[in-house]
Amino acid sequence: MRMNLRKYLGMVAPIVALPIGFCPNTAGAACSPGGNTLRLDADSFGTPGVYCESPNAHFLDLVTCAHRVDGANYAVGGSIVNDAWIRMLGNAPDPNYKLPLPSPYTYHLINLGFNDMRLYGDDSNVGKEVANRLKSMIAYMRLATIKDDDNSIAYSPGTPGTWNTTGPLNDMYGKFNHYTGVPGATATTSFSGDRITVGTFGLCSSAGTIRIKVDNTVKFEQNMGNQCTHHNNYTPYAVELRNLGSGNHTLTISKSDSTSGFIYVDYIGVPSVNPPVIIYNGITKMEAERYDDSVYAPYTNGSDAAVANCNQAISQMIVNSFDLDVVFVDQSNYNPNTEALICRTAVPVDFVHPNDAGHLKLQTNISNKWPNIAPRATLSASSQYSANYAPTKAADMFIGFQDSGEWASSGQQNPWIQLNWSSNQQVHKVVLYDRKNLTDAANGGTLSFSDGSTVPVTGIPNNGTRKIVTFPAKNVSWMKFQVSGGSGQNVGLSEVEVF
Ligand SMILES: [Ca+2]
Ligand SMILES: [Ca+2]
Ligand SMILES: [Ca+2]
Repeated sequence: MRMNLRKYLGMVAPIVALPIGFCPNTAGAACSPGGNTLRLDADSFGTPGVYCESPNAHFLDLVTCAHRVDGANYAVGGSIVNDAWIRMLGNAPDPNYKLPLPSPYTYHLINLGFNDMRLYGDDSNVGKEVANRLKSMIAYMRLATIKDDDNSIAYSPGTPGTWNTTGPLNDMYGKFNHYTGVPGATATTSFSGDRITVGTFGLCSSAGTIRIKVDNTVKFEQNMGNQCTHHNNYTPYAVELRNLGSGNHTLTISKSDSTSGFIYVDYIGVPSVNPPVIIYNGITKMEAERYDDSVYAPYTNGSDAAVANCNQAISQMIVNSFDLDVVFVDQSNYNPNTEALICRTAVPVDFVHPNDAGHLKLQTNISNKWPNIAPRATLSASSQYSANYAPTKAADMFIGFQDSGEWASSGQQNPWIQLNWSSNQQVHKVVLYDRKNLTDAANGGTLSFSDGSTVPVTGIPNNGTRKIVTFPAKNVSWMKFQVSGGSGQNVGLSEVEVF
């Protein structure tokens, strides 16, 4: 029996009975539209005022408001992975959903399939399909640039009929896919830098084997029938290759098997040096008695084990594919059998969906894994202008507001600020935001760490936009930023983020 993917992924639960005012800053500027979080969740049941939902209190708004970032840039209103992907690529009717590259957002929150998998189980290996689609979506969100119909990609042999193109499909990027069923056919291009991403497809029929080489070394080779899932013939599948070394490289994609099966090249992208932070959650359990709810017969395969298996497939796929900037949030500690359904009577027949307790648990779980650890530090500084400009203001997640949420020194051009944690933390990235006014400018300085290492910082924008500093991951209990070359009256920072 075929299932519509939407069945599994489309219906994130009604946001029921969330207490109004849960967001700590509902009236404040930090929860207004236009911030730095892209939210991908499903609003199938999210009509404000319906199903006990507080007006405009969508779940991820609560997450983002709790962290004082904005969640207004939502990108999907139906099935999460499928619709989000189509909209991100700009294939949805409303072009406002298209995600520009590189992504302008610091945080991407993906509220993944919060329901039906619990009922239907891993029917037709849907966990793998979710993982593949999610992997493609995340790979795309991490790109800085992308090539599609580009003269710099050489397709060989050039004989007509060797490489052909398809027209627009919902699941593909840009105007064309190139595909071939000719053994030995190649697509070649050059790129610069440590990483490259190839967008291709898993195929359910007539699949060939794709080989991806960088500088003549095979980095990926697979028959794409292995990545076929039941939803349709084309499953987006992205391959992000890393640790390729700096400098120029040659990328060669070829059909390496001898059959007439096809390989596809959808796009070739270069990942960002500083990709956004992407946070996604696992799928939750449902009430045990709903696993055999006759309303949903014959889809009665769900179980706690099926949910766990699906989450494992998803998390393993992502962990094996990306780096520390992609964060998985486990939701297995939510038990709908024991946690209250506060708004049960107002939820219609489809009350297999989770409830306020599940959403609040999910928010807590996300918060506990929120990758910016600066707000969990104890802050000190060389000086503060006044209590309103205390060093804690540099880790309050209010960013970019003049004379609000800013740490300012008392008459210093080269102050310092230090963050101490109660235990060692793994850190690999620091983001600095200057005070918004154009008089006070930190400009640069030195990050020093408890392990004795230092990292120089230059070029902090005076207007308060972010300066990203990355370095190999290290385990440290404190970090200090000593400004040097600062100018102005009371140099400080609007924010320090530590990942
Ligand atoms: Ca394409
Ligand atoms: Ca701040
Ligand atoms: Ca400034």
